Amino acid sequence: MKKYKEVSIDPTTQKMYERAQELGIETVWERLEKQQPQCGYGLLGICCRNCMMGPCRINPFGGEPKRGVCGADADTIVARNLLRMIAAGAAAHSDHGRHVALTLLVAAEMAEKFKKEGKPVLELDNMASNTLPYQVRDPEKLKAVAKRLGIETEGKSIRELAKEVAEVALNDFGKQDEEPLAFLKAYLNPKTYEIFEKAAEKAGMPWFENGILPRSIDREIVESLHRTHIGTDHDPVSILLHGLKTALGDAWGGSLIATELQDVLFGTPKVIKAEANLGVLKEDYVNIVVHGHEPVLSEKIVEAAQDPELIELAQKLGAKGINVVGMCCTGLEVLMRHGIPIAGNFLQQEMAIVTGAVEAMVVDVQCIMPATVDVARCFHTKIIDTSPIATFPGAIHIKFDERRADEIAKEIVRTAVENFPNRSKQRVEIPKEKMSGYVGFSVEAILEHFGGTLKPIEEAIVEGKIKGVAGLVGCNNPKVKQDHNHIKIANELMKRDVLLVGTGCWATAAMKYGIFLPEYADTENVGPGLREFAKEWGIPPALNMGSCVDCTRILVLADLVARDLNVPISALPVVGSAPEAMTEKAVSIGTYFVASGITTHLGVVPPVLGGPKVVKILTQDLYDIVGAAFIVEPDPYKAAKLMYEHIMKKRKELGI
Ligand code: SF4
Ligand code: MSK
Repeated sequence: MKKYKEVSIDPTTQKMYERAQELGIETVWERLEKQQPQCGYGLLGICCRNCMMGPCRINPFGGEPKRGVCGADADTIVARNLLRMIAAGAAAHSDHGRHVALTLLVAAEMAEKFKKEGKPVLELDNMASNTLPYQVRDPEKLKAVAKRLGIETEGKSIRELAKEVAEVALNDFGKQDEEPLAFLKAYLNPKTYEIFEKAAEKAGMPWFENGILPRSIDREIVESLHRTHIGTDHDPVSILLHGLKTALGDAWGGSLIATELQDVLFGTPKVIKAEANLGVLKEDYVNIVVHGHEPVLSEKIVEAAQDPELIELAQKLGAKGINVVGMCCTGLEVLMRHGIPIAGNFLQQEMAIVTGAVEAMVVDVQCIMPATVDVARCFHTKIIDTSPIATFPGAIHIKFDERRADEIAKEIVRTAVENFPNRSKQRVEIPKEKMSGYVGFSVEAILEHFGGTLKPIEEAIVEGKIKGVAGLVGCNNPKVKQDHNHIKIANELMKRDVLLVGTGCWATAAMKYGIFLPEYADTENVGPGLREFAKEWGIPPALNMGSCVDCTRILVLADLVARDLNVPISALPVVGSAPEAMTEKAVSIGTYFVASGITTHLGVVPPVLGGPKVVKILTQDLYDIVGAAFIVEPDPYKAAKLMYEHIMKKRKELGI
C-alpha cells in the first residue's frame, strides 16, 4: 500500500485516500500496484493482437523474434498500435460532437413540428421556447458559426439556421467526397491549410490525396481500422500520416463541432468566478456529482436541481437543498458556463464517493472508472449511468433521451434526493479544502476582455513581456503523483514569462492550487513580464479554456494570432503539454496539436519506444513535415526547460 503523500499533492485526495485505506476500500492506486510489473512489451508498444495468428511480440533486445507471424516488424506494430489509439481518441471526441449536432438538429426539428401544430411561432422561430427540450442560448454564436461556414444568414430564423448548421456539421461526419471538412475549411487559416495539403508529399507519399486534410470525420477513423488490419498498411510513415489526418478530423471536425455547437445550445462561456476541489461538497445538502463529458445531460441536471418541487422534497427529507457539483470534463462544461463548482479531476472520482456525502454520481461517457460502482457499494451512493453507449454493471440505469430531457433529468435528481435519508451521517467526512478561481475564458470572452482584438497579447509577445503561450491539457494518471507534474510544469513556464491557457484535468488541477486567481501573478511562480501583463489586464497568469473538446478553443485562438501575423500556426512561439496524459483522447489531442503546428510535450511515455523509426518520426521528422513534433519527458523541470527552449527558438525564427 502506498503512503498518502505518494499518491497526490492534493490534500483532499491525501485525506480521502487515507480514509479509503482505513475502511479497506481498494482504489486506483492499489489496482495499479497489483498490475506491477506491467507488461514490458505493452509498455514499448511491440505486441500485436490484430489477427488470430497472434498475439505476436517482438524481442526488444534485438534478438528473435524480430517479426510477427505475418512478418510485421517492431515499427509496423508500434505505428499500427498508435494509430488505433489515435482513432479511438478521435472517435470518442467526435461521437460526442455528433451527439451535440444531433441534439441541435432534433431541437430545430421539434420547433418546426410544434410550429405546424400551432404553438407560439416567434418563440419557436427563435428557438427560445420552453416547450423545447433544448433552446439556442447563444443566437449570436449560431450566426457567427453559420457565417464562417458560408451559410447565408439574412432573412433566416434562428430555427432555420440551427437546422442548416447542424446539417453541415453532420455532413462532415459521413460525407464520401474527397473535399476537406467544411468546418476545417471554415476555421483554418490558409497558411496552415497549405501545410496540411503538402504534408504527405513532403513525407515522400504524394499519393495521399489532399495530404493530411481530413475528408470526413468518420471515414478517417474507419480507414485507421482498415489500414491497421492484418496485411494492409505496413509503412510507419504512411500509418502515422494517416494518424495525423485522423487526429485533424478530431481537432477541426468532431471536437470543434462539439465546442461550437455546445456554445450555441448552452451559451458561450463568459468570465465567472467559481470554486474547485472536494470541499465544494456540502454536508447538509443532497450532493449530486455530474461526471463524464457531455453537457447535453449535465446542463439538464443543473436545471432540474433548481426545480422548486425537488428542492422542497429535499428539505422535507432533512436536507437544506440540492448541491450539484462536477467531476472531470462534464464538470468543466457546467463550471465554464454556470460557475457550478468542480469537485475534482480524474483521480478524485473515487475520493468523492469516499466522503460518504454523495447521494448520486450521474455519469455519461468517458473517463468514468467502473470501480466507482464498487466504491459506491461501501456507502449509500448511487451510480446512475445515463448514456445508451455506457452501461456500468451494478449501477442504476436511467438512460437519457434528448426528446424527454427535462423529464429524465428530474427523475435522476429525484432518485438522488430520495437517497438522502440513506446517508449515514457518522460516516460523512468532507475535506475542507477548496479554492476559487476565474474560469470561462472562451475565445469570445478573451477577445471581449482585450477590447475585441488579440493585439495586446501579440504586442506583449513581440515586446518580450510574454515569451510565448503554452496550452496545458489532459488527464491525471496514477503513474504520476496526482497534479504534481501539472503544477510544476505550469509554475516553471510561468516563471519564464509564458502565458498559460489550458483545459481538462490540467485546468481543474490549476484551479485547485489558486493559479486561476489574478493574485497568483504576485507569487514567485510568475515571472516579472507575465506578472506585469496579467496585472495590466486584470487576468490570472493562466486561463481556463474548458473541457477536453475545448482544446479546439486553444487551436482557434492560435489560428487567430497566426492570421494576424500572416504565418502558419507552426511559426508561433506556442507549445502544448499533457503532463499527466492517460487517455487515448489525450493521444489524439497531442497528435492534432502537433499536426496543427504546435510542438507538444507528453509527460507520460506513450507505448512507442519499441519502434525506433516511429520514435524518430514523432520526435524529429515531423518538424520537416508539419513544423512541429513531440517532446517526451517525464521530468517536469526538464520538460518545462525543453518547452521554453522551443518557444525561444520560434521567437528567434520570427525575428523577435
Ligand atoms: Fe501477429 Fe501480424 Fe497478426 Fe499482428 S497482424 S497478430 S503481428 S500475425
Ligand atoms: S476528463 S480525457 S482524464 S483530461 Fe476529459 Fe480528464 Fe483526460 Fe478524461
